[in-house]
Amino acid sequence: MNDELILNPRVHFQIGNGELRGDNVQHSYRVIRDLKHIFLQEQTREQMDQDILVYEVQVYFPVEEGTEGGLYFGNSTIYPGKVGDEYFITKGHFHSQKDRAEFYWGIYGEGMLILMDESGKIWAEKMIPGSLHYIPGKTAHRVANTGHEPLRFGACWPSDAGHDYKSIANTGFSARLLDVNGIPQLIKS
Ligand code: S6P
Ligand code: ZN
Repeated sequence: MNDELILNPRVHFQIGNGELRGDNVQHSYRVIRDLKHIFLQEQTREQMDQDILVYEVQVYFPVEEGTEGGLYFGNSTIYPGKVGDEYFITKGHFHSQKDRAEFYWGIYGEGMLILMDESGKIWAEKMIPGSLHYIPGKTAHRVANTGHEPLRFGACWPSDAGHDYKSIANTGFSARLLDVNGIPQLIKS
């Protein structure tokens, strides 16, 4: 066998649970402390245990950030919980290169993908294991866990997309996913 031509895989993706392991896989965590002004009820967030883990992200970066024409592949796990009436949720972002799209897909758990276009029009798609979501360019996206178990979803996006968190910090999402008598509802804010 010619060892130089036939290589062993350097990154592994666990088919059942989406777990990523290998070279150039990075793992990051967001606890309550990191999520200042992300939730509607900021005072409630301040009073919570700041070390509670809200979500974690694994990403395989095969190319340097900003590379044109490359792709990134990752997963995010959002833990069950709420800040007041609002479900635990990712910060959410537009892509810095505004027209860059992304795929999300549900792996386990249940939740809601919240999407908002540049005019502030907002809608949500139910996320369940096997659901596939196309996020068009110029569309802010974030995911909430509406269940009692962790929610994991996969993601694939262009390596030159970048993350614009600033526009969201300035104007926020135009609606919030709240627990209204046990039912998730998008409420305009
Ligand atoms: C990247 C992709 C995801 C999110 C992750 C965390 O474009 O959309 O990997 O980064 O779900 O969300 P956020 O909004 O905190 O980056
Ligand atoms: Zn994104």
